[in-house]
Amino acid sequence: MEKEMLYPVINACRTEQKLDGMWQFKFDALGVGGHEHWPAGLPQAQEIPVPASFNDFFTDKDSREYTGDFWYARHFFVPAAAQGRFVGLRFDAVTHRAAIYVNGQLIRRHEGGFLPFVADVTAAVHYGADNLVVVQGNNELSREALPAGDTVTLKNGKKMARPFFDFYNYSGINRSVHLLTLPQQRITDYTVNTTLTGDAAQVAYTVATTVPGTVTVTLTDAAGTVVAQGEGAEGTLTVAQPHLWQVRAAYLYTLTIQLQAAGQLVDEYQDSIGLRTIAIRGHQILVNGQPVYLKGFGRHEDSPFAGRGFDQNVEAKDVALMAWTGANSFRTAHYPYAEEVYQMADRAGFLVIDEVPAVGFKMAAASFLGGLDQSFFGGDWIKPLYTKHLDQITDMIRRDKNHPAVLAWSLLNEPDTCDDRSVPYFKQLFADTAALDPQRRPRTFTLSEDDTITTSKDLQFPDFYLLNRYPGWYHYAGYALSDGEAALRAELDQWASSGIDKPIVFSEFGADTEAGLHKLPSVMWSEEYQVEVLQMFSRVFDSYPFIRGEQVWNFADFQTVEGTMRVNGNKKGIFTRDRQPKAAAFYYRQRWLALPLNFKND
Ligand code: CKX
Repeated sequence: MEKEMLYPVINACRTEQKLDGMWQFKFDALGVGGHEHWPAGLPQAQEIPVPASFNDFFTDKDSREYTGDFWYARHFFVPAAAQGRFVGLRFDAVTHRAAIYVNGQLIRRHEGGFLPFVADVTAAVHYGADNLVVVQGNNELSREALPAGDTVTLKNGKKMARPFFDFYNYSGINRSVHLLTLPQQRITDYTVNTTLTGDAAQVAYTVATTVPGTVTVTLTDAAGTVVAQGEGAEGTLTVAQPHLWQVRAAYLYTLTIQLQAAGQLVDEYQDSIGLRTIAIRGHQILVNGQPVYLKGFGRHEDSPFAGRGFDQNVEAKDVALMAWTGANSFRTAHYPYAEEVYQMADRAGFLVIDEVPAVGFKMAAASFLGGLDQSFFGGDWIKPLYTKHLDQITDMIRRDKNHPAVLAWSLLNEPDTCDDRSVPYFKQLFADTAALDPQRRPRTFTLSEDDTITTSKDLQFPDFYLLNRYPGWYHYAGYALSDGEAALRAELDQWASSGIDKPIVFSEFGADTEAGLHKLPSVMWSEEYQVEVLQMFSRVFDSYPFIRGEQVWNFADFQTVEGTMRVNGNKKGIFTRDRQPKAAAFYYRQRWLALPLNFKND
């Protein structure tokens, strides 16, 4: 578990400098870096951009597909004025594991390719001088790690990633690196939790610090007026007539936390927070006590050139396109996204289902990936995997807990819940994560098509259900689509007759579509067929009152492993990989702009 995950800010007490740019880079297929002293500098390295996945910058296949250890390095300057302060290097994400060396000294290791960590380099850096940071990365997949997969060795000795999941194993320093200088006596974390009573909002807060001191908390509205103040490391701020954070009508306050020691201001931290509540009641998903219907997407962090590297240009475009379609929500399939994504969602008023990279927990998963006929939850990797899984949920919640946009936590994607051996795993997981979120947001996981009301052994655990369903594509495809509709209705009738007392959100459905392929009458892969499949789903969704959301798979086409089922990636995007609309984008714009937020409750 990471202790300090606060997003970097600059103010009178804190500095940060982004170390993004061109870094030195080198593969280490033979694993010689350690004994050849690479931590002290990379010999004959090449340049590569950070943040970005390294893969798509290469023109040869061995490099693009590279699996194993890889190294990054760059120099950075630490000002003399930083002496006596905490100096840290914050890595927003290195995929999937990293060892951090500064000036040749091992500082720390980290596992988990989608969450941040800070290396405390206070004692390792030279002040008022040049320093060298070297990162030893590794992108091997295993059943003991998230996301799950295997690493195999080809006859030519090269390693190859065999993911149990359907997205490309983009690797490297995928998000920004920051040089932080912070006060030794400082704020390390805070939480907020809003309740609404009558005409007021109560914001319960806690602040964690490295030393005991006097904590003051000030809440300022968007006009800069102070609306509430509190003293002490925990307390409640009362805001009369609050501007609530609403779906697609966000309002943010600024929370300023100050820490004083011996009568002196020693640290300050600011963040934008939204005042809102979230609850599930019967079939309803409630935001501020009002039912909401989710419209939107399962997404990926994926774009040309930078792969899974965070690119604010891509994110800004995606936010604009989502708004254009009339969407109000998305799922961070299948891993926590860059922190800037949640900040933009906070500002734009999108609801986010935040997912941990527990994907591929099913050996027969996606047979197109070469499913293996074994039990996933019966495997001897389950114990070490559980530890990492819980660790990453803990860090995801710790990192994202204060974002008003975050609606729910998705703890797994398409695990094998038909296996009795999954039950103890789920029981433990839901028990161990119950108190992690001070806001107690709903927790859930997606159910694949195998996992139904009659087959799944784990339906007692989620607060609401996420269903991934593909009639019209993986079965009942093409001219048999009408049978797909009948089968989907038959399944939903079973859920209905079970007396289901929780909402269902469709978190995946769709059809691969080659942009520009038109056919009348439709055939599979044509834009016309994609629209027909999505229209079929809309008809079904509109027939069942307990369906409270639709997040189509996927927002945009994305890169996957190569294979007979994939023509240069997964093409279920409503937009192409370069973010141009397919016919389905216009279909959703028409549907979603017309659907009221409280659809099925008006
Ligand atoms: N669900 C049969 C997980 C996603 C995939 C999606 C697909 C599958 C479907 C499971 O990560 O991309 O195949 O399009």
